[in-house]
Amino acid sequence: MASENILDDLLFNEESKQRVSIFVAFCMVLAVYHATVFWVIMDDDIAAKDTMEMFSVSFDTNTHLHEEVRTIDDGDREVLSFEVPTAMFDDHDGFGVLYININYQETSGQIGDSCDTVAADLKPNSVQADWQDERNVLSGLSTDCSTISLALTVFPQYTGNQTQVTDMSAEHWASQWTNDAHGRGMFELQIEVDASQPTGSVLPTVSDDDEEVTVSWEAVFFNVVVEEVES
Ligand SMILES: [Ca+2]
Ligand SMILES: [Ca+2]
Repeated sequence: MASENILDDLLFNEESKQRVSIFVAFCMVLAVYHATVFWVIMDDDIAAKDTMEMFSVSFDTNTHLHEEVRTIDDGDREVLSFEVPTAMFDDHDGFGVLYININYQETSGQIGDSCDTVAADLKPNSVQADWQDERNVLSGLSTDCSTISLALTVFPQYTGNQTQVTDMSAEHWASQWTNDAHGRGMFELQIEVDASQPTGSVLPTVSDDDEEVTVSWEAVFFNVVVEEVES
């Protein structure tokens, strides 16, 4: 039969034997090559997975509040100072952000006396903070008794938001967010009052010559929480 002849030719013809040997050798080389490539790549993937750990970084916050009421004369500029107690630094990993709210009403009691103008200015000084952060609001002005709200990022790049980071270790990321030098010292807030006079007033006894302002300092401290994210 034709198929037997072909088999005979294949097995017993010397030239065919050589060809089969070369073909088998080629197949073996190909198989070894594929196996090697497969395992090398797998190994790399496994190694990469081991070193590229993911962590979530979040913040537990506590706020230290301090309120001060000050009556400022018309045309005067006064400096209010504020320092966070040492215990806050001892009990936390860092001082994240400082908020300041300045409130006032017209307190003269005169009929037809409109709100005064109040200006507030948190002066950059030697206290270590992220004074250049573009999110900062260091000065404000109010003419209608609305609240002036200021904000200063104290710990550089602090937003309070949870983030995900890769690589390194949990200890590394915790140490990135642990520093008690930021925000130590005396903050200085300048406040200026420009009193508006009651409309139509001609009597010298009926005048507005000061304003009472309430300044609320809110120092937001945090403890950093670093947790490994399961992938
Ligand atoms: Ca007034
Ligand atoms: Ca007033």
